[in-house]
Amino acid sequence: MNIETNDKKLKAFIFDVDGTLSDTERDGHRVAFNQAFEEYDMDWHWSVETYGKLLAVTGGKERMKYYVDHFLDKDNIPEGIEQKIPELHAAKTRHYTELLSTGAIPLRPGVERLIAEARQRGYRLAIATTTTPENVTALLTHTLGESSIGWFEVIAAGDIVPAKKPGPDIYQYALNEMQLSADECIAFEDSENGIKSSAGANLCTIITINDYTREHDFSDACIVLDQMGEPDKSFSVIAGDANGASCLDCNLVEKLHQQAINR
Ligand code: XBP
Ligand code: MG
Repeated sequence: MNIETNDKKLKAFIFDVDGTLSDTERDGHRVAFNQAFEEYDMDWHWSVETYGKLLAVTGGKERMKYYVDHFLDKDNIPEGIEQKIPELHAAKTRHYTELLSTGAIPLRPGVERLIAEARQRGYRLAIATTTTPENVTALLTHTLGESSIGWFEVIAAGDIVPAKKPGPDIYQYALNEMQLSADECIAFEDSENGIKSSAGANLCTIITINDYTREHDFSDACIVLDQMGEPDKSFSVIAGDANGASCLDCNLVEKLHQQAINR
């Protein structure tokens, strides 16, 4: 019997940003939204719990609209709020990038190590995220240094595609820009909306969960980890087979990719 195998080589790593590269949501984006609401003398305040519910929707402008539609009583909806959302969101982005510039939000364990190893081995790098482009460049600048922006061949972010995650569009955009097929790439995500997007673009996906996403459905993932880990700080495997590894390095990424494309 002739069993055909796909021996397409892995060529590129595509990273989500929020929740994957860094734990930005609870102590970053949420705080910046609240600062913008205060700046505009609004009585909105998003608690950690409420924000968890609002994460059902990706995109900051879309999240505010969702809050208005699903969390406010009709009589409490400020007049002209829909027109005001872009301005409010610009203020939120300003507060968020200011917060990042203080170095308050570090990268998650193993992220810097994996990116460095991937670069050393000649892998191409890209970003596919829902967040605003300025937020990505601020995070990279204040964690890996300004030159790191150039390490990523494509930074696909924000409104560059009309349909945000869970739509596959942002990953398809990145693949198209790199002129690569899905089976030549691997995606790194942290959330259900994220993996719906990456799997929708036919990418095999490595998940590192966080507090907001641990209960999400990751049945399409090639592995689910609590973090990427470091050589002296092992990850925990939540689902899948780490092939005996204790941290996510390029050898493990390559194995997971080969297994996934031959499944
Ligand atoms: C990220 C998001 C974004 C950020 C806020 O999702 O949902 O909305 O929370 O960013 P993902 P903006 O990690 O799946 O890409 O306010 O800049 O939109
Ligand atoms: Mg994410």
